[in-house]
Amino acid sequence: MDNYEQFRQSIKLAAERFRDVPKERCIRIVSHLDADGITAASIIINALNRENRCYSISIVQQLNSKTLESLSKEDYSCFIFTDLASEYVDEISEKLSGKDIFILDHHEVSQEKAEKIKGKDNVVFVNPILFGIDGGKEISGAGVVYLFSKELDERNKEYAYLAVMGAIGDVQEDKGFKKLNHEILGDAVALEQLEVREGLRVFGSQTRPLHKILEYSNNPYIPGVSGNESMALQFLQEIGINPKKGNDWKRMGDITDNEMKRLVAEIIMRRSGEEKPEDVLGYSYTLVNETKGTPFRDGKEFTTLLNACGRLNKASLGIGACLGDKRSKQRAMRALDEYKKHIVTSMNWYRDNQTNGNIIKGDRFMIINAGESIPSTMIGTVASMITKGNGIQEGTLVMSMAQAMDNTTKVSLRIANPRNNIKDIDLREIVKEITNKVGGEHGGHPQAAGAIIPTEKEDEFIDAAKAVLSARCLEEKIV
Ligand SMILES: [Mn+2]
Repeated sequence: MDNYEQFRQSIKLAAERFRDVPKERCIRIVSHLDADGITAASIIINALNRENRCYSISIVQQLNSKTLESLSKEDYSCFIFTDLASEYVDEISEKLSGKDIFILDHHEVSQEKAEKIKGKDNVVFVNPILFGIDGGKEISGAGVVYLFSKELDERNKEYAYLAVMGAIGDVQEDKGFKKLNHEILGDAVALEQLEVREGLRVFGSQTRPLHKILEYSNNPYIPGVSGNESMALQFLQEIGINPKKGNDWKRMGDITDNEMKRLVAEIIMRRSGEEKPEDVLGYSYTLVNETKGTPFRDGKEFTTLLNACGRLNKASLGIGACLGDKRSKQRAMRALDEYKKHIVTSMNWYRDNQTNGNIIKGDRFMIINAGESIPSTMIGTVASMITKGNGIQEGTLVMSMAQAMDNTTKVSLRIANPRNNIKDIDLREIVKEITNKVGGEHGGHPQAAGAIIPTEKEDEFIDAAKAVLSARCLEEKIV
């Protein structure tokens, strides 16, 4: 049996175990608050609805010993953790002993932790990483939940598109999907839920006018067009694409395949002075059953909306939207607007705090300490935007910190446009190294990692981070 078959086998066994859970038992679902966690929760809700099961659900930013403690005091005898909990598998097994636990996740976990629960029959642990499958790129949390749900009932295939959204939300799409994600996409396409179109790698296919998309396109950068609305309009006219359709602006979906080809070719020409002029191609994923011109119809826009809901502590709106609830969808769109405003305020804070000590700049690393100025649920997103922005040297490690309300500080670590030779850098290991010195709990993926530390330890943490990050940058330079 190869590792994929073994992984599938583990899902099969998990589904069998789940069937043994008596139907009258109410199930406790705990999921992660990002787009992947929200779609994972939505898939399992749909699957449990089909089985006429009763459940209650919580969405959390991260598990910790405290949340586990309070979960253990609850009355439930069956728990399903989706898109989180791998890091806590041994602690969960202990704290929730005597209960049926299902962990459906794709986050990193050490073999040593997985070993610890071998032989403990209260935990059913499904994670592709245990079989050497890349949980960062090949399958999302929602993907794992999808495969489990499909094993429970073949008809749950109808939620394949949600699993694809989970993968997009976790940035697993990179000019297409790999392996398991690719198969799940195949399910969604076969059921005509998703349509895949090759074209420009840009954001806003459904909700932004075409010329606005070009204006806002920073990556890929279009010389003479990016950042300039009138030049974007002129560019379209010059290449024979009328930016208007009647009285309205044209959107991405309005242009023909031939126009798309021309647009791509002309943008590549414009980029002839750039390092990789042809690096503009990508796919768009259209949720064909959703209304045109809404963020629900485009994969990237939909997952941004789900993230927005989660980050504003309104995950239930995101779940409602995934379940097709009209009112939730309306409110989720308003949450998206609110989220965009927060992003603008946060980026302004970043711009205005370059020299006052809140941002520490090292050689190829940067530490951003936002305190209470950026919501702790958004600091990871803001850090990602900073790493993607202009004016940051590729390979720079960006560590950002923001305070939560419970006297903890949320830390996130990202890397700016990694070059190929440092693509293999494991951010999670770096965070672990720092928390090992100072304390706190770490988690995440090799490509995007984080930690939660007591706020009183911030200074100590920053000192340790400086040492670890500069040592790491030195090593990378030697390579
Ligand atoms: Mn995930």
